[in-house]
Amino acid sequence: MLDGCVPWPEELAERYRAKGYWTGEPLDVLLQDGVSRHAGRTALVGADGARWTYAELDAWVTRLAAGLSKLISPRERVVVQVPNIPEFVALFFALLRVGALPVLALPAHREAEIVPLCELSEAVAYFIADEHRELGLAVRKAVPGLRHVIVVEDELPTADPVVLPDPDPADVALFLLSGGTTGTPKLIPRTHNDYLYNARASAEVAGFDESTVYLVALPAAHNFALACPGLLGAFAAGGTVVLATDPSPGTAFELIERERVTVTAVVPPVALLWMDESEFADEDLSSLRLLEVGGAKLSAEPASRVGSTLSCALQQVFGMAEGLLNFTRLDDPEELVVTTQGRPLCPDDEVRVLENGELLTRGPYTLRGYYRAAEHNARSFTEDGFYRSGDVVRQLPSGHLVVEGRVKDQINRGGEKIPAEELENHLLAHPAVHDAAVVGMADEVMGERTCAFLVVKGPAPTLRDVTAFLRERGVAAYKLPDRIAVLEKFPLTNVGKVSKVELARRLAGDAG
Ligand code: OOB
Repeated sequence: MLDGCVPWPEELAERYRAKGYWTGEPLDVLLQDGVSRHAGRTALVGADGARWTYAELDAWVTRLAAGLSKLISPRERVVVQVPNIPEFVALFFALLRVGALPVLALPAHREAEIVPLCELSEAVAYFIADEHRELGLAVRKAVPGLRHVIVVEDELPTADPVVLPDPDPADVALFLLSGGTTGTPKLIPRTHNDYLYNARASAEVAGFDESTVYLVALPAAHNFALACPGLLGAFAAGGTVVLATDPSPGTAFELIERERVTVTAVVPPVALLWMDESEFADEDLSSLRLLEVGGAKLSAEPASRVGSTLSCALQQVFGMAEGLLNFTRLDDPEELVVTTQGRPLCPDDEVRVLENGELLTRGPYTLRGYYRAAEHNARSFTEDGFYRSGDVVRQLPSGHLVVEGRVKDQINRGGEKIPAEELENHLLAHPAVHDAAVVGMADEVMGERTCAFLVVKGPAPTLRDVTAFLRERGVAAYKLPDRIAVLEKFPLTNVGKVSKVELARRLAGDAG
């Protein structure tokens, strides 16, 4: 395995192979199988209506891989920050064929996220879209190791097909970003074996088949939309992938009608908005059979209204880029679909719930360690290799999990994850800030919003000052605080640490 990654112990690897979870194929087999089984079916549709059959997509990927193989060698890392455009899909598969390892950044990320990612991964290339040209220049300047910054709409190299070496299926295929809790980004190595299982098994529990038309409404680079089952699951089933530039009802409803979309995945605030808007929408949404909701907790009340407002089934998904996925099943009783976040995907997902409710897990598609993070790994994993998710759950006798909270220092703002320590470090760099503590505040739509408690030196900055400062530092917009609250001093715990529990209590008091 790539240096800096932690392999599964041989005894478990043997079990995962024996049970057929790990098939020893490269992840790219999803596209290759698509070509051999349904070459003429539509694989991909862009938001503007451009279309590719499986054969056409494969031809594009083949020429692109040939071109890229002249620039990038197997196992070199490349940062990919491309929105939901057809180039994302072609580039993703082409990189797999080259054996280069994509590090999937989100379109919302800025210098403050991208530069550390490039450094940690020792990226040799950075792929961006036209909209990120300026960011591309800034990153190139800050990261001397980058050999190429490539704008995918007009600079993707192609060449006549060449024979490329097969990757080792036990090795890393790509890196996902962790939501994170610390001041520095964490990379999640996903192997060919584990991610292929992830996509195929997810496609099965979501009932994907050749008639599936999957709308990519969330960023394609996010695990949920990529492989849970996401676009890779749709390809695995021989279905069609439709790309939406954003999940707004205006964009998504039109695509659902135009392409007769059957399934999509969204975060709870988007589900709420769709339910509200569907009442007034002129578009025909009747093709939609399944709405998958995850990334943050969907409350039982809105969950119970999905069927009546959108005339489709609901599937709750509680997943993490680190691995473990939980799905409510299509034949689960209504009660479980509405009130739980699903049960583990794989019979060999091992779930351990500690006394305080903390969820620990290991299994055939859950990482054994973050990339190049030995010290952090010692805290994030047990001796016997269980990942400490930081989520607090209750498990029902049926195996279904109810997410009740978390013990990790992270804010979940409508599915977007904000590592508290990272934001605190940025705040501490402000000349008027003496100390900072970031806490989530309950919000009906977003689940949580972000409050930055500050102890200041001199005159207190306003929220506008603070957000302008953070933008200037290149912090992604979704990480900006929604509110600041200035205190004389922070409440402390018995051991003298800032008491975020007490800070959260004060916010709850404020709310009424
Ligand atoms: C998904 O992945 P990440 O890596 O962005 O975030 C993982 C974390 C989980 O540890 C949990 O704290 C939270 O997001 N979460 C949920 C949830 N789904 C994720 N909390 C409550 N209810 C849910 N349904 O968010 C992700 C990855 C794959 C599929 C779906 C979501």
